[in-house]
Amino acid sequence: VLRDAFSSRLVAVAESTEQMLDRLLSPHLLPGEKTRPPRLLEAIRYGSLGGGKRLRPFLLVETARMLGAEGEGVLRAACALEMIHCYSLVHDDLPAMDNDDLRRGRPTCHKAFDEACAILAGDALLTYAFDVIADTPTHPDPAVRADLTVMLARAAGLGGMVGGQALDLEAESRKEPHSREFVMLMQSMKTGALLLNAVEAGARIGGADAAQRAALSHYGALLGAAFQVADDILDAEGDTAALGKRAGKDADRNKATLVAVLGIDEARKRRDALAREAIEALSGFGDKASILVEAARFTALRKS
Ligand code: GRG
Repeated sequence: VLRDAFSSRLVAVAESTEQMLDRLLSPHLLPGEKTRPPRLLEAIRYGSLGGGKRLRPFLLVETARMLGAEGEGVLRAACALEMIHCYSLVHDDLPAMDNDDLRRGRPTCHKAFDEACAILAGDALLTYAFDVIADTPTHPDPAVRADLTVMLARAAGLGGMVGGQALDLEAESRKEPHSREFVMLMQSMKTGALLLNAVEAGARIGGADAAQRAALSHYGALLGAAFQVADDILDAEGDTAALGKRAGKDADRNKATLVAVLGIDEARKRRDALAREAIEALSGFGDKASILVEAARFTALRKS
């Protein structure tokens, strides 16, 4: 029953996220009067609509909902965060970074359009995310909007996702094995920061008190770590399935992953322990946290 409730919420939030993103990116509803280059707008829509699990919006919406906050403003905040995530994927797929041809089961943005267009589409998603989160309809209280904006900037920037990506790229060119501490720090920035932001933004919008905020931040950090170990495991399993060797373009990379550091069995144990600890962090919320509890299980055990 719990899993059914979770699955239907996951589908419902993904649908409302899609609708809100579509609306926010509709030519006639975009703010300002200037002409939008149609091909760029098409690339932006291609990079953000029609795919993805929408896990970050889900965590934001469900955290806020647990605390009694719902509505369009919450969805706008969720979409701003998802725009940052989508921009990171568009840029990560570029030849200068991961050089991928496929994303979410279709050609990457630079393959479907061109490189310059994909760079600009990412740039525009990044800046538009801040327009959306800081603008009045997101929350009636300007202090909350200011907090959400600063929190998102910090999660996405130098000390968060972008910084983590830089550490990851640097690490790959090193010859020596990576330490566990380094991999954990890099991952907490590269992917953990946005997942933690989802929960913390939901907590801010929902008006969590100090104790609730601390518990939810603990949950968000553990869930972010579980997400990334799960990703490392899925990657390693995918590589093994590809004829027992690492996939072509990854063959000579010194990947900074927890599977590389711990081995696959230990990594699986760590993933499961992180999910358990994330769930324990919610104990103070009782039954109200059942969807977030399932979200931690889903994050750790997902197949894609
Ligand atoms: C380019 C600034 C910049 C940052 C890139 C997050 C990131 C940093 C790159 C993504 C590379 C990658 C595949 C990382 C592994 C974890 C991850 C973010 C997977 C994709 O997230 P999901 O599974 O994707 O939530 P969907 O498609 O469901 O949204």
